[in-house]
Amino acid sequence: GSGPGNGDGDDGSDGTSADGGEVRTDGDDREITVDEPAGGLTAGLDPVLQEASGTWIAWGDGEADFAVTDDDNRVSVPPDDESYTLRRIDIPDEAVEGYYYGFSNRVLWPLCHEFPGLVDTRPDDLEWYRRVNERFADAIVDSASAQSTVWIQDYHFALAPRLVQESTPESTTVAQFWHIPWPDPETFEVCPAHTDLLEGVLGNDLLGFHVERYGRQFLACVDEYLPEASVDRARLLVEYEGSTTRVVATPMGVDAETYDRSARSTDPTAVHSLFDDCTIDDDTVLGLGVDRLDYSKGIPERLAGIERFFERNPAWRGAFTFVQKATPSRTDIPAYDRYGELVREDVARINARFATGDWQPIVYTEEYFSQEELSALYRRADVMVVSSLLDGMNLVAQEYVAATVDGDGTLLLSDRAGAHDRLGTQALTIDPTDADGVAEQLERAVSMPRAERKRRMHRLRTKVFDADLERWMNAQFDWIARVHGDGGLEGGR
Ligand code: GDG
Repeated sequence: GSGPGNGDGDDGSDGTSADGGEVRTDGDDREITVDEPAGGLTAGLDPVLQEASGTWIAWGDGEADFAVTDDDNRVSVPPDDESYTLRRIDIPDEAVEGYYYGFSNRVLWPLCHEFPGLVDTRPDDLEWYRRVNERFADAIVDSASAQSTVWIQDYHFALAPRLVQESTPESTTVAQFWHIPWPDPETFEVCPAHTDLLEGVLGNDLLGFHVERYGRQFLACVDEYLPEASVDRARLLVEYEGSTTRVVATPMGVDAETYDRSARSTDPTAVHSLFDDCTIDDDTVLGLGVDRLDYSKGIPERLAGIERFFERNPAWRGAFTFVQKATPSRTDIPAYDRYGELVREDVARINARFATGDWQPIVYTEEYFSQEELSALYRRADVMVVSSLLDGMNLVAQEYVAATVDGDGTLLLSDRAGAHDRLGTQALTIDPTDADGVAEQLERAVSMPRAERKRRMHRLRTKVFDADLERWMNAQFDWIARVHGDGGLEGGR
């Protein structure tokens, strides 16, 4: 498999350092300290790779001082056991700018989240995207054998699957999981080289999305822009140039046990000290938002709902505080920079409007929290608000539920997040663009009888623990085995 491994907090692989594990380099005295991310996709992949003894191909840091053990940046993981190989592809800064900050996040990200107005096409970005996809495809082909399973993560690699398929035997299985939505045909047409992208993705034997809706939009795009392809909408299959791509919906879960365990190990009221200057005490009813600072997350819309809540309920001043934890992300892209400013301005305005002597309605922080701190905050929060304008899945909603170990808390969830498909019946549904509606659901949350809160949370917890990260992985590999036809990973390398 391969993944961006960019460690900037994107894409569910949160890049956090839980404890710095050590990886010994082969034939070399130098030691590389690696971060072991807790709870995210990266942590979930580690045991799978250990079992499969495969190769994990990831984005290197492009720094010359990265200890190169051979000309391919290969290291064994874990150090004492050498279960699998981590192979890092160095991408020079210029390529990162064009490939990652360019085509991936100035074109594909806004398109897939239905923000065509934010698409920013620069002359060389597509070419860098092609070149980095080629570079990864070469490394994959080089590491794969006839029976290998190749599992590619996300929208940063739309072209690689076809390249891999073309250069490996038919018995090699190529699968990809697309972590974000797929747009409708009209939006997708805005994308430069959109037919190349479709052809690239159709190099997969298996293509996974969080929810079927995205898969159906993908099929609609294939139908519209690749007339030679034959699309079976009932069975979610595409035949193109002699090969078949099966589209599946496998919603991703979180490592619920880990969030549960770390939440239990914390004293939830200790989180008050994270916000020293603010009056949050044991009696404060606490609302919470945790997001990357990304325009798809609907943060200003959420703040508008909170503003409306205080307009309608002045008695809650001093008694309800909303903590917004925003993680800066992709700040080199102007649309992100502007978004951050807009959010900070909204917070300042609402605080100026409603603050009393020693209390402010919104406590805003851009600090990065450890997974333990985050779990404690989730546990302490009475109301969690997820107000995405579009979101492939949204892991934060599920992490909140997993960390709500006291069984008491309410989730407000946008009906535009993939997570709503499964959690929508027990969460309080919001349309993020309707500030009055958000305010009404906040009112409902803070005045809900305890028994109802607990009943809803109990059902949410059952769902999140049942459909956790491990189950998602298993679902992927079951499907891979089905399209592979010979037992999938058993084929080994
Ligand atoms: C993409 C899709 C899909 C955030 N701040 C801190 C921190 N985080 C962690 C959260 C969570 C992750 O970042 C964010 O995941 P989301 O799923 O909410 O959103 P995206 O980053 O947009 O992820 C999304 C996901 O891929 C997986 O397929 O669900 O729809 O957009 O895990 O906990 N973690 C720590 N400190 C922080 O300050 N430790």
